Amino acid sequence: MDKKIREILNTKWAGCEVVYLDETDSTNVQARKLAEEGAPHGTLVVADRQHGGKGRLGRSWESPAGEGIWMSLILRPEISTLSASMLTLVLALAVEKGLRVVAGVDSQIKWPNDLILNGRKICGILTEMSSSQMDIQYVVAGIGINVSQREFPEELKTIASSLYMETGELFERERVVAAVMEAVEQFYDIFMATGDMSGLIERYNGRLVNMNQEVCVLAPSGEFRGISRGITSTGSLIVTMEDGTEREVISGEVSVRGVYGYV
Ligand code: BT5
Repeated sequence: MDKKIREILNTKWAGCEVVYLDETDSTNVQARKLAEEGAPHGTLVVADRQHGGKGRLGRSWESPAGEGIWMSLILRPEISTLSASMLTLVLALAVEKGLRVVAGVDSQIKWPNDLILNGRKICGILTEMSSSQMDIQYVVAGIGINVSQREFPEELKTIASSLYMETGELFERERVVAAVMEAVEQFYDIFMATGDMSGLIERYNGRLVNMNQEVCVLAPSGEFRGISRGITSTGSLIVTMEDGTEREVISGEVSVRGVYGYV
């Protein structure tokens, strides 16, 4: 990754400091270390390659050299720990906008943390928090965007894709990072004004990939099916069950799948 992100960034705080790493285990791990040492709100850690890229729930994230954006943003929001999971949704909106601005694509969001282009995952988000009692010390928002891969390992072939594979074009990663950071500021401000998703619900639901479709919710307590109806102001997903009752699914230990496949 070229060190010109700072030069093209047009933001007040997002990316105020950019730490570049050629290779690291995980930018989330490195960002946590920096946050513990007092790195300010808006510090961005970017790596060219991760050898221990992390997904949610102990899963791994494929992060080959030079082919994607592997970055983590340190946030220090003054909100309750209960609201922190909504930041994942705010970040998803920011990536969606950044990709539209730079690559001209209409990606969609798979609640809570995936971006989908033509039915395949092109971005995943992993938000981790450090807190004491009800106060957030910091949040590390990890974002992985597949940019120029031409193929994926066998086990990811049917679910993953890159901007290049979907558009046939190669995009400069620095431009994508800058556009995403600009959108982060825009949506973060809207989020912080109310401390919840109320100012962003319409936008989010308008981009939800499985809105009004049947989904399968995989929760630690078991699996169930229903129709996805969009998010609430607290970021939960509303699912209508067969008997007409509604369930609010809280993000965290939950994955949502299409009934016939990943989306
Ligand atoms: C995620 O988890 O989607 C969160 C991914 C976050 C990655 C970023 S990169 C920068 C920062 N540093 C890190 O260490 N992590 C963050 P989850 O919803 O659990 O999805 C993980 C699953 O996605 C895996 O089990 C695979 O099936 C699939 N997967 C792995 N690598 C992928 C890739 N490059 N593109 C698309 N899908 C992938």
